[in-house]
Amino acid sequence: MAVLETVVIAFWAMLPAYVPNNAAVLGGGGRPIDGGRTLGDARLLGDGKTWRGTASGITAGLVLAGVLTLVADDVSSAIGFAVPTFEPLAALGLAAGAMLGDILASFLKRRTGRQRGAMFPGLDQLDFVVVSLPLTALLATEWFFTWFTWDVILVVVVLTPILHVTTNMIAYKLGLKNEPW
Ligand code: CTP
Ligand code: K
Ligand code: MG
Repeated sequence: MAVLETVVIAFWAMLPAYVPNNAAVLGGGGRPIDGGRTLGDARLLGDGKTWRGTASGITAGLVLAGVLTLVADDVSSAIGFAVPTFEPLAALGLAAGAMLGDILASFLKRRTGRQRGAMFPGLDQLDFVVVSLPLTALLATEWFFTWFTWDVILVVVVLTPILHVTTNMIAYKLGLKNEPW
């Protein structure tokens, strides 16, 4: 497979996992998931993980997967190779897995003494990949292994941190996010 094809497929297949983080920032606020509960000296998750943000993120990922599925055929004909359509369980695995990864990362941050908003290089950029890919493999196994070949996974692991740093920097400059990571 040509490199450009691999990059396009990786990006397309991951979009329903990429957009939830950004949608959570826009939709976030209100009651925190942990309800203020603590574990030891620190909050269980912190005020940065809210029900509304999580629901916004998952919804945005599912809607985007639907839109991409509607246009996939036209895009595939235009570019000369096939991009993925999303089965419902694949969309759910990617979108919910991304939010779950982000929540687990906050759990780890609080356990390691990091306050809300503190950075955790590596984890911040890949938390949602680490959960969304295995969850999708579990929920939509055939779909997953059709699209996520080893070269696609390699591109995802390299491309995701670059995209994450770029989009968060833009969101910070636009005043949407409190920190540039
Ligand atoms: N957000 C939310 N619910 C989520 C994820 C994010 O409401 N499940 C919103 C919160 O307003 C959060 C912002 O998006 O402050 C930025 O997300 P993130 O960087 O993941 O959270 P942090 O505030 O940095 O908190 P943490 O240190 O726990 O990652
Ligand atoms: K995060
Ligand atoms: Mg943060």
